[in-house]
Amino acid sequence: VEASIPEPQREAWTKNQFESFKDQGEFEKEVVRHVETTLARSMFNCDETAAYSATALAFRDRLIKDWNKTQQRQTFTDSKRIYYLSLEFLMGRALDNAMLNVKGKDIAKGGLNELGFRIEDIISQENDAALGNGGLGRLAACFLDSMASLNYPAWGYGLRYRYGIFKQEIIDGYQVEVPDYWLDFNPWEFPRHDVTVDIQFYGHVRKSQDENGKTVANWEGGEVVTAVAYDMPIPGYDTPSTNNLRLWSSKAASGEFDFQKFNNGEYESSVADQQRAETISAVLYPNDNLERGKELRLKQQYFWVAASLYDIVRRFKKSKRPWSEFPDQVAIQLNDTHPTLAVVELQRILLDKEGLEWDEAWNIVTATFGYTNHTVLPEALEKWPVGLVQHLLPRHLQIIYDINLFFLQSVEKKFPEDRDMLSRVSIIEESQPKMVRMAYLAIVGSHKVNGVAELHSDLIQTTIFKDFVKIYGADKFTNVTNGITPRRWLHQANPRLSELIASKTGGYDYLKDLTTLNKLEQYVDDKDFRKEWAEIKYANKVRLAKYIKSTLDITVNPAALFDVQVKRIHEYKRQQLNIFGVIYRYLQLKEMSPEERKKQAPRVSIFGGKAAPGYWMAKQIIHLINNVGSVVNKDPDVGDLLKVIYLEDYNVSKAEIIIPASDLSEHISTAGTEASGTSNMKFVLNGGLIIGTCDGANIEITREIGQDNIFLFGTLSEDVEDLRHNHTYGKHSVDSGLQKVFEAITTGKFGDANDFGALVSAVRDHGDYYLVSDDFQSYVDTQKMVDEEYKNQEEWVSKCIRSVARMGFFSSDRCINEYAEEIWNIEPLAV
Ligand code: CJB
Repeated sequence: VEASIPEPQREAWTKNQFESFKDQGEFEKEVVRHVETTLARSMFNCDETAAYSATALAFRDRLIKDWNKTQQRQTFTDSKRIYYLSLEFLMGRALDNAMLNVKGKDIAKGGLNELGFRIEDIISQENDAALGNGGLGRLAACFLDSMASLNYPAWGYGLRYRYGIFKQEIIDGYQVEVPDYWLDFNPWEFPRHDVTVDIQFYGHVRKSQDENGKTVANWEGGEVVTAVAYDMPIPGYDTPSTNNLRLWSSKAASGEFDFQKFNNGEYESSVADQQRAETISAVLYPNDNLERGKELRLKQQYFWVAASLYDIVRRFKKSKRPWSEFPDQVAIQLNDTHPTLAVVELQRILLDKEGLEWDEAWNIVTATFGYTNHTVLPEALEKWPVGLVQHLLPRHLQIIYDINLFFLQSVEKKFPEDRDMLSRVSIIEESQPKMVRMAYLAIVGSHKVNGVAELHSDLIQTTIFKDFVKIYGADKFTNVTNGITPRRWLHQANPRLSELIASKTGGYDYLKDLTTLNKLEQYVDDKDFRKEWAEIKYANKVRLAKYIKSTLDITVNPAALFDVQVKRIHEYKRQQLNIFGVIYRYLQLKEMSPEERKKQAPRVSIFGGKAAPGYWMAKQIIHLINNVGSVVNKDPDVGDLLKVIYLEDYNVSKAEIIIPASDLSEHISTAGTEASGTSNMKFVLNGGLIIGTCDGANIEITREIGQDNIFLFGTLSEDVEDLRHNHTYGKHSVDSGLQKVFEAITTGKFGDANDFGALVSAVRDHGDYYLVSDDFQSYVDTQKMVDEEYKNQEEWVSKCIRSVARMGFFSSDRCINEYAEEIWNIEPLAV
């Protein structure tokens, strides 16, 4: 590295290297320095915001050193890199994570204390980086943590949204969306005004001949927007490896700001051009498991993909290697179909810019890409109207047609008898209007396709991608079961439990090899250990109870069973089943005599999650939950036996408080609909039990922890289709318990019955697509079992400990190692 500095200057550079703080005293000095110089404030007006900023800057200085070194090392060893393309990175807060990863939190705690602050208050000053909707975006964030912690040379590429996912307010029981302006002070990003890429849209294609008589395509005209890179350091845990997350921001291309117009006094229209450019990266689309086909969304996708590929190709070209070695240097993972245009863009670069022949280029493309599918829900599968693609990206549409032509020719050769096959697998759907099927394009353009849990990977191979398995063979398809980072989701979110675990498993090494948790199994029957364990859970519940009191002014009893369902609101996730179950419980309590009531187990039902702003039914569910809460919570007959809580604005930092406080969490999607789920893993890792359906990763969690330690219920995925068919064509009678619930709703017990008519009819009159009625009885029965088992606290705690001991498999480290070996063919870089 040093050799790159010319000899005469080398000494000056090396002897003047910045050294970060090593102890508490030096940390304090750094904080004071940042307050007084960087922030230009005095210690007399250093409030918590300033203390946060200065602390973040002190740690940032430290990270930058490791970050620079990591990037230099990666460049000089010229090793293969993995590029993770994701439209969402749901990072949450960075400071706490950074402090823990560099093992500096104790120093910071002591230092801040001496300066007059509590570290918790300082940490909570930070805005969440909420550049994602839910599971898909949070998975990307966990993956970044694991890739850095395992020393893989990896870059994330995404968009720098000015507005992340909206903030949710609950007003009179309804969701209200408020913009999330998170960038007012963000010490974690580094604008790279020198790293820009001009991105073209619209225009037309002109064919011409080059000097050798070869036809070349020239994409001309249209609009140009500039992408500016913003980098965020991603520190690994207990390693100097610090990777890069590069987010692109859009601005008007410098040539585009029309000085002529400006001079002529047309200020408004020259500013309008600028605003139009900035709109591209302005806002995250707030849909989860739903695609709505908006032109701006397609623009976002191309803008981000083209800038990222330009960057990747530029880096590769510096190595002066032949193109054939591109896949030895570069692996690109497509997080869902959102970045699929990257396949087309790389083919375009190789053909039109670099002059490669089609086959040579296409071999490079397919060897480079891998595609991860995250859902089988039809409404989430991306399709774009051919006309729109033609208009926005005329050259890309030509290439898509060529990709499809060569693909279909190969299919026809292989299956000459099967005429239907061609229309079934065509990348172009021959509908009105014609559509580009992005998942098919992603499959054809990748060498590996994976699902995110075993059941899900089986389902994609036997249903939506069945024909492609026939065409390519089963080897192209694989499973990589999702995982979560134990650093954030145990060590950071639940420090006391982490400490207790470390004390019994030989220190914090378990955070690097989560299977070490199995050492806990020997303490399952240890009374003292169980007591300590239970005390920590109780303390976490007290903390959540205080949070509930401070935000909602509702008192909940921390000794009650905390039953939590927090995730995006979606009919397939079935929050409606949960709230119907709560109503059923309430009706039963109301019918009981006071003596009988005394025997009941007290419960707090906690909900949280956002609904997509345009998802009307999901918003009805939120409204019903809140209305049930306002009736139940003030009913003196019920008292502490039942409380219903809706936590506003569920996000990553709130998850860090909620998850450690749960006794029971709900993962109750209709079987076959939840690809994996990842919060299920977080809850169990924090010593909570789960109630769930045989869906997604619940199945593998059951296999790992044992079926005695989980409350499973409901229809199996293989039976779903038949039941749905029966509902449509046969008889569908609503479960009798559920009928009572509907009666309570429709007679106005929870507010105006008209408000909830659609929720009831979806089940009663419209085919009950999500099988709420079919699963109701077994859900209620299973909840009864939960009540019984919770009464035996010793046994309950044993189950929790045993479960945690067996959760090693669900680390995202395991998951990333599988991707590295099976899909990316990449090795960690020795540090
Ligand atoms: N997922 O969060 C999303 N958004 C989508 O549009 C599609 C899928 C989720 O991805 C998670 C990570 O793989 C899965 O655990 C979850 O089941 C799935 O819904």
